[in-house]
Amino acid sequence: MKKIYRKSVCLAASAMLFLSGTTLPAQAGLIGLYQFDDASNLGKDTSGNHNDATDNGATFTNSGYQGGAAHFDGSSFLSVAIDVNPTVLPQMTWGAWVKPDVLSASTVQTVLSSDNGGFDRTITIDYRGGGGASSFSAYTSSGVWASGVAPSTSQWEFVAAVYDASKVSLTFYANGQSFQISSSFGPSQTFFDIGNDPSFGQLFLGSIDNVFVYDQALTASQIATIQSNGFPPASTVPEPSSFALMGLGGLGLAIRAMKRRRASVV
Ligand SMILES: [Ca+2]
Repeated sequence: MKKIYRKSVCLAASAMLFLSGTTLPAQAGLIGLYQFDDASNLGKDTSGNHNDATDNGATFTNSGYQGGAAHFDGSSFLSVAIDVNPTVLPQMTWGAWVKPDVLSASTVQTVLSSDNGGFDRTITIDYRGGGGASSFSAYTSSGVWASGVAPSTSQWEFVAAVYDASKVSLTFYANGQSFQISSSFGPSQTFFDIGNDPSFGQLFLGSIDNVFVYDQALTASQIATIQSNGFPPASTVPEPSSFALMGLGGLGLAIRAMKRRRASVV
């Protein structure tokens, strides 16, 4: 009887750990998520990894793609202490929904950038690269590559870049289209900025929402799922740490129950 009870307690504890363990990998790839839904903490990382962004003047707007968004006035930006160097993250994915306030034939508006001057991992709205004025673009380590897909000032557009150092490639997604680009990146900054190129400024003017960073090269279908679903409100996304605590809490309760049971049997 004692044996059976102990076994069931162990099974329950294992199940709790198993559940927390199976939840973690699904979130583990997401190393930063900026949903900009909390006006009092604009740079909050809702991925559960506590990689909060430092806000340098960006403001909250409640007209986001989902909930709120960060608004940039052409001199403000957010900075994130995630090292996206290819040596640290050979496989990486990042992206966002963007809605510029203005489009200009002769300016660069940086969406995401770790550039230290070598055309490092960066997404821009750019007039360079042969895509015509104001094209969703990416840096390739040797220059600017333009998708030719034009952003909109009246609706949110989805943009993402998937980097895979082992394939010497970059897959670029802009508003439902995808492009394969050859690229091999050298060292960059050990952080990245939202709405700013750390080396050249080229600041963003408009709104950005749901900035996401994964430490893996997402597939086309995973990108399509993100584009279709966005991200649920932060309050409904359990943090990986919460799940781990739930598992540990459950284990603690199980051990206490086992001890209590043992005491009553003796
Ligand atoms: Ca949002």
